[in-house]
Amino acid sequence: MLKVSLDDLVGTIALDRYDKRNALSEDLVGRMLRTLDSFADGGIRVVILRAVGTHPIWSAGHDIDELPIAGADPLPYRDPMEVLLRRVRTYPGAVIAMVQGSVWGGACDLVFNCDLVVADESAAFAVTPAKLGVPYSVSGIQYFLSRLPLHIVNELMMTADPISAERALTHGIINRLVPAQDIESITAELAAVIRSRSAESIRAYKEQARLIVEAVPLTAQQAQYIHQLRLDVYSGRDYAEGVLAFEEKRPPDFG
Ligand code: YZS
Repeated sequence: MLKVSLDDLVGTIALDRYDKRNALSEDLVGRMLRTLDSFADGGIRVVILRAVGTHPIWSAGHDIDELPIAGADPLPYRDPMEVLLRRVRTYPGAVIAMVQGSVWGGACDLVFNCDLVVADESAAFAVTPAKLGVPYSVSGIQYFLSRLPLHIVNELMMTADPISAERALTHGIINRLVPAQDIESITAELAAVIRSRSAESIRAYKEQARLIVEAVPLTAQQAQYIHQLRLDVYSGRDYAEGVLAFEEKRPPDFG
């Protein structure tokens, strides 16, 4: 499911579940979490997150087979994917996503939560809750809004269609758009530069940036309202239909 390697305080985690298009199952995410923990314990300065090989799909996102049935929150606080996103945000070093192929749903959130993104022309990014009838997580929406212009977030969330690598570069989702044959060496060079810089400075910077981005005050009433908005959606017709349609390999009928 994962290939892990280490070289001079740079660690690489490569997704290796292509039969399921690198869908982020609880098992796979659990392995990623344990690897990140061991990297942090070992003082690994830079983590490269990638997929094994060169395929059309980088990751198909949340493992839809493991989404809870209608009526239960599909993205609760303790969902393994949510835990992973928080772990990437709090990892005490840089996390670089190296992306070849399309990135779907929760995997977009994962890539967007990495500190830097290097991609080739085959990369594309689709944020998919509107295809499944999922009420997206508050933290996910907050992070998208903190990184991207509102109209781009609207387009991603409302169409659920992929945006190309070129547009992703324009909107700052990608740091470097590079030729496929150079992506590994350019990612390694970037990792080597960061690895040579002050780990203490980078650790403090990353934590400060996270706290500043997350410092959006909500009143108790607003938090309750958001909870109700999401509850209405995952208890409603669309979420049940969206998951069923995926299992039946047909387009959803949202009326
Ligand atoms: O039929 P088998 O057993 O061979 O399995 C198939 C697919 O069912 C499986 N698979 C997945 N299994 C669980 N979760 C997934 N997300 C997932 N995606 C794929 O992998 C096997 C090969 O799939 P194919 O469809 O035959 O592959 P291909 O023709 O190459 O098409 C690849 C894509 C990725 C385009 C296609 O599989 C697809 O559209 N997958 C769903 C992508 C998606 O909507 N992901 C978002 C999941 N949702 C989330 O992350 C959040 C909950 S949210 O939506 O809120 O952001």
